[in-house]
Amino acid sequence: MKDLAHRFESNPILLPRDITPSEKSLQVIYLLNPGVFRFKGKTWLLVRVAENIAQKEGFVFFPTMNASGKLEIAAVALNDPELIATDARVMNYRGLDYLTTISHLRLLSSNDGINFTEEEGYPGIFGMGELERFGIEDCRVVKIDETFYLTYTAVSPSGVGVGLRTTKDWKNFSLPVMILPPHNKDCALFEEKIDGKFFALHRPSSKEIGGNFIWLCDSVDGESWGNHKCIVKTRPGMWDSARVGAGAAPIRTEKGWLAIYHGADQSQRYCLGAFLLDLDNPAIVLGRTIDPIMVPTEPYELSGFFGRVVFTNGHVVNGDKLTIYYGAADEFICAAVFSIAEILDATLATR
Ligand code: MAN
Repeated sequence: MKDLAHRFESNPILLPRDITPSEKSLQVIYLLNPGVFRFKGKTWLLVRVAENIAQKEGFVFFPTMNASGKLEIAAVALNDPELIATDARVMNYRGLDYLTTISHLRLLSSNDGINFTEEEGYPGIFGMGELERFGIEDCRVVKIDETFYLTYTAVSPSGVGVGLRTTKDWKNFSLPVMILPPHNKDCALFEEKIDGKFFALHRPSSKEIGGNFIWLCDSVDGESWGNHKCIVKTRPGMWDSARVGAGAAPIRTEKGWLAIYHGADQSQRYCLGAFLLDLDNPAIVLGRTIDPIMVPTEPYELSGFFGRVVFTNGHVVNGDKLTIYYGAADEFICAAVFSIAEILDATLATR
């Protein structure tokens, strides 16, 4: 099946070896899922950098940050009977869950939106405190008035929740607050207030009743969120049957708020789709793509740290042109161009 993406010819635009590790003892294992924003006339990526120490045959290493903010690494033999290693990304040892890498966020800028480099004076952004001990991931960025809002996945032994920090200059940041407690991730703020209120999409998950569905909520101050409504669910038998989660900020169009989302099926293949929300009342879903708008098909999307994945939480809009930056196979940073009109048509098409 042909998707709607026009991939950059230079994909992948960033590889793990393009980024220097945050400490001498560490290696960059993979790069993924950048937040994207415009600042000082340039396009910026806030790349998730996943690190660990050098890998050793027969062992797995679990990096965590201790109470004083120092990195600690536990080594476990792969044949240890108390290790449950069914997912390369997260494993269970002696009844507790661990990540196989620890992520922080790195700022890169570009004049052309294709070639990105790190800029002096903009250091990486790291997990802070008890609720970010396993790192921070997959950050969405929106600018409302003069403030940038960063919503990201905060991971710790207590679970996976949504953290918020704000900045005006990308050098000074507010202290992190957890705005949505575990289990929750994929939180994207709308770029404009509606009737004076902030709105956000988010993805709580339930291990029992319910599922991995997209919800909407609102807030007066950007910190306390309520009025939660479940608006987009998984669809049995389809490409998004197992989980759905928001991408970057919904895009204002004449027809409604256009939201790009990721959907995965039972085989853990991650594709992108889109849905359309009413401009005045975003709890009303006006349409949703039946087929994915992007499917992992290229070699760099099919195999990597975790293959068959295209995942986005950042884009740039320029008229009808939507440039989506995405993580491919949980290892590489790529980009693709779409026509907003084409995606809108697909959200409203019925078969
Ligand atoms: C999933 C994946 C990982 C991520 C954890 C915690 O397992 O998305 O990449 O580290 O969740 O968020």
